[in-house]
Amino acid sequence: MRVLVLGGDGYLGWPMSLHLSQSGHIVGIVDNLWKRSILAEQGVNDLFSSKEIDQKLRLWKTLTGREIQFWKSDVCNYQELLEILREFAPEAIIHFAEQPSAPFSMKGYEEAAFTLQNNLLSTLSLAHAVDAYDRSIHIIKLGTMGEYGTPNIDIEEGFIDIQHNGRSDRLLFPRQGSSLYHTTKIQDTDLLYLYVRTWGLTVTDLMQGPVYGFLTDETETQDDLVTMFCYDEVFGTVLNRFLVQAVCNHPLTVFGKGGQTRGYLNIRDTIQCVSLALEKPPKPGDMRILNQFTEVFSVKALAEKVRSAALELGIRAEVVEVSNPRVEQEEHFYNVKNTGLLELGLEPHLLTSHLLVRMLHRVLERKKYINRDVIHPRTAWRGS
Ligand code: USQ
Repeated sequence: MRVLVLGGDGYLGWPMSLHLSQSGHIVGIVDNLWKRSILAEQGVNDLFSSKEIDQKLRLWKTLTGREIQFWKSDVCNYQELLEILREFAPEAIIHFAEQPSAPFSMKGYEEAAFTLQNNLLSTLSLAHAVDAYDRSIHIIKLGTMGEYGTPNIDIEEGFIDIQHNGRSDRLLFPRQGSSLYHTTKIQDTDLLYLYVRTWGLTVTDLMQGPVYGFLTDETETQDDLVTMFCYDEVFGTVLNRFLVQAVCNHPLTVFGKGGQTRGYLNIRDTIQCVSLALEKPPKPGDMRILNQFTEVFSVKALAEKVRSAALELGIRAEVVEVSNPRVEQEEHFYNVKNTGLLELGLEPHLLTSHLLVRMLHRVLERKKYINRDVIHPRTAWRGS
């Protein structure tokens, strides 16, 4: 298949692109390299590689003989995106090109406005470009489990059957984001759903939980191909942060009581889930929503797992409850459906102590590159 990956230089987009290329698909990447520049601005270095995307793509070609075409372009630029679609002629497009950090979106007006503009305009531009070029292209967009929030009822997969005053309907599951970032993800789901209903676009929206890890089949043996791995307070997801914290003798920062419960997944399973969505598309003109995670943990339980795994490497990690910079429920009900991807064939890679030890070991090898100054949480939801 000809697959265009928007945001193909990022944490998930890069290993996804390599995997698709390795599987024999013809892959194109569009990325404006924003993530690289914002990380550099904040003093966050890439833990594994300092190579630019052009160098990484050349290395990939040398190692595998496979070519990935790259356009440095902002997906929000509708005309440029349309030109790229005409040139590349994709059959499917995977949309990772969003500002992915909840803390970033809560820093201040500039960051909030950037997040809103980037995440909504990129999705709008994509929907319009697909409509103008070829409505049959399958759009796969990364959504987030955080769109649902933490309601006191079971969370369904995208839609809920409602009975109200003697009538019934099937509607999008109620959503309530706990950050501006999560709210933009609700809005981009709404945007795509609008164009599914009005223009008949074909969309898979993957409601993903926090992802952890950095080892994938295509990158595991080559540090220079390992994905951009963040552990800072803005872009690092919680388990990746705990791994680095343990290695550099920083206390593991559990926010508040640590009862915050989420559905997590290994980066290998992100790749597997997106591949399954690609290979098994929905019916033309459908909006398919799948909940993308494999295991549910509280933050406290994750920290304890990392603490025990670190002990196996002789590292004594300390778990501390720091004052929660976010506004979120710290103890809550959480019962979420995730059967859709399992039915498509997902075979989860679970969070075993063996895997934790392997990841800690790899991070330990890069210990001297860790910048401890960017770890402690500073971005508060209520302002500083
Ligand atoms: N947390 C800690 N300590 C830390 C960092 C985080 O206790 O040092 C807690 C947070 O308060 C939160 C939980 O861990 O309750 C998850 O935080 P996170 O930073 O790993 O995840 P989040 O900000 O929700 O966002 C991440 C990705 C985002 C994705 C989302 C899925 O950055 O792109 O959409 O996970 S979900 O959380 O299900 O919405």
